[in-house]
Amino acid sequence: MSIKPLVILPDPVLRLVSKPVERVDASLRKLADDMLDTMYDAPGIGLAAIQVGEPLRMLVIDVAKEGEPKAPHVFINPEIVEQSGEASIYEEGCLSIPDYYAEVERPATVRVTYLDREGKPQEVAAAGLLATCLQHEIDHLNGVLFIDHISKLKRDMVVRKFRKLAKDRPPSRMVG
Ligand code: GNR
Ligand code: NI
Repeated sequence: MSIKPLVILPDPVLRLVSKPVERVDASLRKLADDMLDTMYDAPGIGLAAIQVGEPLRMLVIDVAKEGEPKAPHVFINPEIVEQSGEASIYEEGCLSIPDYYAEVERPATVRVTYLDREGKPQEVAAAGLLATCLQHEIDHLNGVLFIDHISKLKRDMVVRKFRKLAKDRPPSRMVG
């Protein structure tokens, strides 16, 4: 079990487009387990590999409610193959943008294909919070953040605030 440091806005790593996973092996499963540990510790309901600095197309989700048994899920190379015309609005947050929340409108339901932690192809039809969370995480794989779905005015305010915070904070990852 290991908890990894989270990549925080405005780290440019969050804007990378993650690469498809080529082999589902023991080291990838170890990364998935570390991501789940990191997500539960935060706590959060989802986490993309890029949020722990790994530009790979893998994400973990657990949308079980408090008091329900844990329901960890690993999605490798996920793809949205169908989405509803109907939209729904959720208040979203992001572990890479701590303590900021905003309403985001997204398709209400999605169908997603992916590989599970054994490398076996799977498909899920998601609605509600799972649909929102899957779309939020798949956005991360493409370098997209939930603040990209809000007004430019609000986004600029958030980015400016986090730029200032980053200046007062020692970098968790040394560059160069
Ligand atoms: O923990 C999280 N909660 C959340 C709430 C509403 C919509 C999306 C999310 S995902 C977020 C964790 C995170 O940053 N995943 O990338
Ligand atoms: Ni996020």
